Order: sequence, then C-alpha cells, then structure tokens
Amino acid sequence: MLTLFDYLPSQNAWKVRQLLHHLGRPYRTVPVSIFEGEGRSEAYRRINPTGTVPAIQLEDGRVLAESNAILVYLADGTPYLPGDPFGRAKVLQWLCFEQERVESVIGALRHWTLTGKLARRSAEMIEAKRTAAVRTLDILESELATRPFIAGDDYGIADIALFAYASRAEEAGLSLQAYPQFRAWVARVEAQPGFLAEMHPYAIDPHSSRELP
Ligand SMILES: N[C@@H](CCC(=O)N[C@@H](CS)C(=O)NCC(=O)O)C(=O)O
Repeated sequence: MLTLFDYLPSQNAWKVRQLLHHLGRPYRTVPVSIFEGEGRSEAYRRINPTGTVPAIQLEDGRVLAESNAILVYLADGTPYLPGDPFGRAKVLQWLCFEQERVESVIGALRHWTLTGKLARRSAEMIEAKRTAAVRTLDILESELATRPFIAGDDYGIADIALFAYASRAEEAGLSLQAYPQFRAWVARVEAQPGFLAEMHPYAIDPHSSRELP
C-alpha cells in the first residue's frame, strides 16, 4: 500500500490527500512532526532530502517528494491530468505558478499569521509578501474570468494545487472582496464530487508556534 508522509495542518499535504480521496486509492499515513524537527532526521531525509512533507513511498519502495510532482505522478492516466502534451504542459505552467506565487507567498503569510510568527517578521518582508499576494490574486481573477478551471474546461490537479493555499487567502489576512471570479472558482472546486473539506488548523499542534528547524 502507498505510504503518505504527512503533517495534518500542511496544505501541501492536503493536495495529496485530496487527490488520493478523488481516486479512492487506499494509503497509510506516517505523521512527521515538522516543528519538532522530525523532518530533519537522517531517516526522513532519505525519504525527502529537503525534510519537508508531503512525500510518498510506493509499494516497491521508491520515494517521491514535492507536492506537485506527487500530484502529476498519481494523476497520470486519470481524468485529473490531460493525456495530450499541450494539456499536460498547461497544467505544469499552473503548478509552477502555484509554487512560485501562491505557496511561497500566500502560504507563507498564512503560516506566519496562524502560528503567531507575523510579529517576528520584518515589516518589509511582510509588505513584500502582501504585495506579491495581491498580484497573484489579481492574475487569478483575470484568468478565471475566461474559463471555469485554471488549466481549461476541466477540473484537475492544477486546481487542487492552487486551491490548497489560494483559497485560504483570508487566513493570511488578505481580503477576497475584490475577487468575485476567484471566489466563484473556489465554490466550483468545493462543489466537486469527493471534495475533501477536512482541513486541519495549526492549532492542533502545540509545537507549531516554534520556528521550523
Ligand atoms: N515545495 C514543497 C514545499 C513543502 C513544504 O515546505 N512543506 C512544509 C509543510 S507545508 C514542511 O514540511 N516544512 C518543514 C520544513 O521546512 O522543515 C512542496 O510543494 O511539497
């Protein structure tokens, strides 16, 4: 059976849980207490050299890390990833966008906000992230005005990846008032059969106010 190395409040890990849920694929979970430094153990770094979750281990022992790489692997041959080269590359375009402009921007702001770290960050750093986050939401708003899902007409892994942190923008202190197209897309994703509404707050982890090692 597939193994998922997971940390429940991680929305990067939620992406993988969401796709596994859509696919109805059974898996076992190995929790990694990232704020206690479990990700930096020698044993875990053999699973994922960066020490982060998510990672998966296949039945044959091979390991794969990076949430979006895992999505591409698991979605291959399913309706969640197009089979044609252009369609796949279009999905990859939005997976790259997600890592560069959503996860590392909205995801970072949300992490600092929800775990009490915002006060420990410089005003310049926070302002830079907020400016980048608004630019991201502006781009998504105009793109989503032209089609129902981010990579085209069909829901798929690009939507799952983007949804993970972009949909939580208000938890990062960003207003979604000015983004009706984006909010309509959030509602379309939430209406998908098998949508995994269960997300876990950092508050379930007493160690989450610590800085990552
Ligand atoms: N680009 C990676 C980012 C993974 C990541 O930063 N995961 C966080 C949890 S959301 C983590 O494990 N952090 C622990 C650390 O940085 O030590 C991905 O998409 O999988």
